[in-house]
Amino acid sequence: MNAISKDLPAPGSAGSTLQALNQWVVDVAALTRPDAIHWCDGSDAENAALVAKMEADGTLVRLNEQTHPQSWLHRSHPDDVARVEHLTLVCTPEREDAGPNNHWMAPAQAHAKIDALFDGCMRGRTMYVIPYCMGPIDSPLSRCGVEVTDSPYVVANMRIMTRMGAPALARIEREGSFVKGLHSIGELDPERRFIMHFPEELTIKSYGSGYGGNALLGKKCHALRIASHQARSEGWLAEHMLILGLEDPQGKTHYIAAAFPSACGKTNLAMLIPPEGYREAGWKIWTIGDDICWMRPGADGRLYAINPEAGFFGVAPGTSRKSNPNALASIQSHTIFTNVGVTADNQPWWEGIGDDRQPVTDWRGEPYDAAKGPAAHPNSRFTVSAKRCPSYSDKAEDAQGVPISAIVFGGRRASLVPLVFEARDWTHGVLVGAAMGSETTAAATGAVGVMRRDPMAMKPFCGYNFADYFAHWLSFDQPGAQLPKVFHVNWFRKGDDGKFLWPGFGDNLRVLEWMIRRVDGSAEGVETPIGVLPQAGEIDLEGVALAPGARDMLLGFDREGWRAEFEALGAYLAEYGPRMPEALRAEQQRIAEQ
Ligand code: SAT
Ligand code: MN
Repeated sequence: MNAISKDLPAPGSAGSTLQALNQWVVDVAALTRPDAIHWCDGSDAENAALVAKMEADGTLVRLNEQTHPQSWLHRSHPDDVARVEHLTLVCTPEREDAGPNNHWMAPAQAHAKIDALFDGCMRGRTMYVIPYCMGPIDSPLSRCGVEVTDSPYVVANMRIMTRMGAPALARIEREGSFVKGLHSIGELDPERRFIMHFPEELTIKSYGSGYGGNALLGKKCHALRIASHQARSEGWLAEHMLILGLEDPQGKTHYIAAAFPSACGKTNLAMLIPPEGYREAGWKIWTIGDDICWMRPGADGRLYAINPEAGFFGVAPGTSRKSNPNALASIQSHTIFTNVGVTADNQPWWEGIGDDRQPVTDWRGEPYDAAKGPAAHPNSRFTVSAKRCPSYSDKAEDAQGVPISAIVFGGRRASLVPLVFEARDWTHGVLVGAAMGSETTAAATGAVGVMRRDPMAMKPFCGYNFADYFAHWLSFDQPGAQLPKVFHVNWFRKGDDGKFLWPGFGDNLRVLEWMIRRVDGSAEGVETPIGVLPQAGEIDLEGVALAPGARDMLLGFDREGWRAEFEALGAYLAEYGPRMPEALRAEQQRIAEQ
């Protein structure tokens, strides 16, 4: 065990957090048997050495240094390209606590099963110990973790996605608690793969995948599944939401948090460029985060939010100068691309990149042949520091977080659901979130385009029983609370010809503007059983090219269609039995009877 002691930081005094951390690392090493252990300090020199090693063994391929300085391509194993929900488990002592929304295994059985996979798995490899902080290093809302992994690709990505290294270790030492994450790529065999969560032990064990959501444990595993569990007992919320600041021409900024399922445009909305007319008038969007939001009530009763991440792990296909100029500007340098195609002059390429360059090699590294499928995998990604984004807000680093004026829920719904509506009050808003449905995307393995319930976009990420989760949401409605208004949007409504009715992207600002006018009390809206819809003329559609009839479909309310929707929602809530909060069932019934 020489290699272990060689790299250990000061062992810490008996009973200290550092000592507990060291002991855990020693125990993990005894199980996994690495050749060496490396404690990550997060420095540039460390990163350069890791990158050099990965270039040498082919894990990373350097891209065109002129057009994309300090950028690399990683090609994953072709069977390891997305989250694996059927292999993702929440292991609470009681099955009911994980809820029907999670796959479950008893903790003892789960540990035994996955530890058998970890046994000796790091022989011949280096084990990296990554202390990280989710959120600004000095924020009371932030939380720390330590990921142990045998993947240098994970280290390089965690360095971008989290505040990683020495400052995080110092905070862990002060704070006394941290989430333990053990990860190995194992054999990258889908038959030997599990992503397990032990919320009560603040522990994650992930084996057999190197893909983002399965392997960058600070992200979905910690910042959503474990954090949602912690948040419930500590009185805050860990949500699958972007956070943006919408600055009006008077210079006032409202902060909006919005939940959409994976690969439904969170990154695009978070980095939106206002459409013509709005831009000139002085409207601006500031990006705080594109995927995860932690929020808690402040002293004034408002909800304050931070983005626990430090980078973006965005979907590449469809990202263009037209769809998301801020994202494109962000990824011109210092970016890791995963599973994209490349051009003859070694630039990254994906479908919908929006220029005339052509790919010569596909994401598997084979000569590109359109007949064999896309050049970039549909779930190919870029990893880049948030600081590279031109619209990144100063407030993203604010330890206190930003006050949230509006919460938005949205899914991919081809029919029925209008462009926007507002919930009547908080309880109704929670029901609107609970009722969310969306068509599945390539972000998880399995069929794409199938409608499924995805409450608050948390179906794959809530670390406990959804019935308890909704009760937790309802509990924020306290005397003195100044809760955000809650809205629902649908950018994905289709006409009878199967084409999208709404142009989306920059034009979504028109909808956000209506929301903040509702918050400020300057838009009236019209009451319907599903909530408040915009009155004719309240959303500025000047210059938006809409198909004939689109306006009515986008802003209308179809009573019969909603009746069926509410009946189905009632059946869904009933699946959770008596644990489902009565207030939510009563709200569903009240609306269903209207
Ligand atoms: O792979 S991630 O889970 O991080 C991205 C996503 O699916 O939202
Ligand atoms: Mn996500």
